[in-house]
Amino acid sequence: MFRKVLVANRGEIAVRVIRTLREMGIGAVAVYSDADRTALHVRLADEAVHIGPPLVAESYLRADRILDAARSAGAEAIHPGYGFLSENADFAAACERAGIAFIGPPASAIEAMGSKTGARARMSEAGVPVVPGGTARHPADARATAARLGYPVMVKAAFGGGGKGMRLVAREQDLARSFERAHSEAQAAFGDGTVYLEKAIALPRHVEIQVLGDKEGNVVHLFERDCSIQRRHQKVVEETPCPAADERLVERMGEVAVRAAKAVGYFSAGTVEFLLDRSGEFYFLEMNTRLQVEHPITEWVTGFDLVREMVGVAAGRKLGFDQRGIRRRGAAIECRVYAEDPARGFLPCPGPGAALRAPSGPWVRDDSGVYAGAEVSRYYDPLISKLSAWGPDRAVALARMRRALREYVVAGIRTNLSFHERLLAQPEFCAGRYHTGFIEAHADDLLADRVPEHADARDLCVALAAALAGQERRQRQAATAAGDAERGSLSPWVRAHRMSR
Ligand code: MV4
Repeated sequence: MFRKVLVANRGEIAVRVIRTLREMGIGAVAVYSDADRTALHVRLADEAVHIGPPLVAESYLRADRILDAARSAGAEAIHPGYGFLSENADFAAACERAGIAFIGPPASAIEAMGSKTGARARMSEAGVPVVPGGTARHPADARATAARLGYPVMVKAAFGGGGKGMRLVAREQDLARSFERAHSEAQAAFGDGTVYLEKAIALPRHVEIQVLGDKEGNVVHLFERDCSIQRRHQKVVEETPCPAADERLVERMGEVAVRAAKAVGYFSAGTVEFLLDRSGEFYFLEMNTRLQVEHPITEWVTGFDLVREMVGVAAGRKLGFDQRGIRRRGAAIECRVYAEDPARGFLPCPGPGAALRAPSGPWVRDDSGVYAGAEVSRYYDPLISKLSAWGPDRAVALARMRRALREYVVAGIRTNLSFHERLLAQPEFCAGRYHTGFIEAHADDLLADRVPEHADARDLCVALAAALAGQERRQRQAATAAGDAERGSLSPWVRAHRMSR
């Protein structure tokens, strides 16, 4: 097993990975930009290496600096988290060339799934259902393909993501314009203007299957996640099981996802995304060749630690179980807590958070990358934390989430906490009847302005006191950094308590 691993990420996911490394007895090396000098992931790691200025292009996206950091720290492997370099095939290959294990899939699998058109062809060959579609090399080609498919159609960028370069086209007379717009948007955003067409699925659900494979070709699935609650192509709430899928459907999707992974020689953790239409048909959308933001809900219902499995596989271990060894228990839901204003189009609202008190208690988990008094930086994704809850069934999981949301205190920055509370009170959502257009369709229910947060004056005092204490502690630590390092940076009170035991 590795003795030391570098975590090439920041925020909550760096914290998440470091925690498992600690549990496995593996040394954790953090990297940080100027904006993250005092970040939580830096504090929790055993050591930390500075990699540049705040801009991601000059720090977290710099493969060369991250490899240098790994070499200088003597790390034997790199966990990329999600985003940044996690789905960069060149980076994965560069790690292996440098003799540093990439804790993720093989570069060839990242590459194979990187092109949507390439992936569609590979998947079709492997017997994975894909949305009926075809080429759109030029406007006349697009017209011919659309006529064959029937309207409405989607124009999509071959190397796209996040809905960029994507257009819904209802009628032939709109096709040429949408083609041109999608083409130039894709060229500008991805450096490749290639687009293609798919038949549009009306109000689909986004359902994805978690897979896990080892280097001997064993692949299993860990059930599904329904990620249909999105805004601007970004997920905000995820749950498992999918309320619209019965056991038989999940079994079929699981088998197909395993087939998809095997077709590209996949190992490590990955996710196969599907669109599920209202008749219960499902179609391959894309494969995410990384650990996903929403992995905690799968951990809740299966009992696995996905990061631990990824590390084991990267070190050459075989999966210690087969498909029959994986059972699902109960239901789980995750709410992404963002520093943003839902009433203003979910506008990011970064800034110094005065106070933060995360909920806890039975069957609630908070994956946070910040601490009281820390800043949500304007340079990065404004995710404050991922709040997740488990229950023996969906109703109990939802009740626990409502309870946890009420307990959450964030002062000083705007958050989407009350959006989550409204969503979890919305009758259609509570009944499990939703789709990828749900937030837009129910904007009146979900975005209505409602001033009072649950934080009362006492909550705020408690939270502010914690924030101030955190600030004092940081100042003290800065003053005595060397001494703290020797003593393991425990506060005097905690140290005295430990010695008395
Ligand atoms: C679609 C679709 C309907 N039909 N493709 C949006 C982002 C990209 N990853 C795929 N997307 C979609 N592709 C066909 N043929 C509807 C969407 C879509 C969507 C998909 C998943 C989650 C949220 C979404 C929101 C709007 C549209």
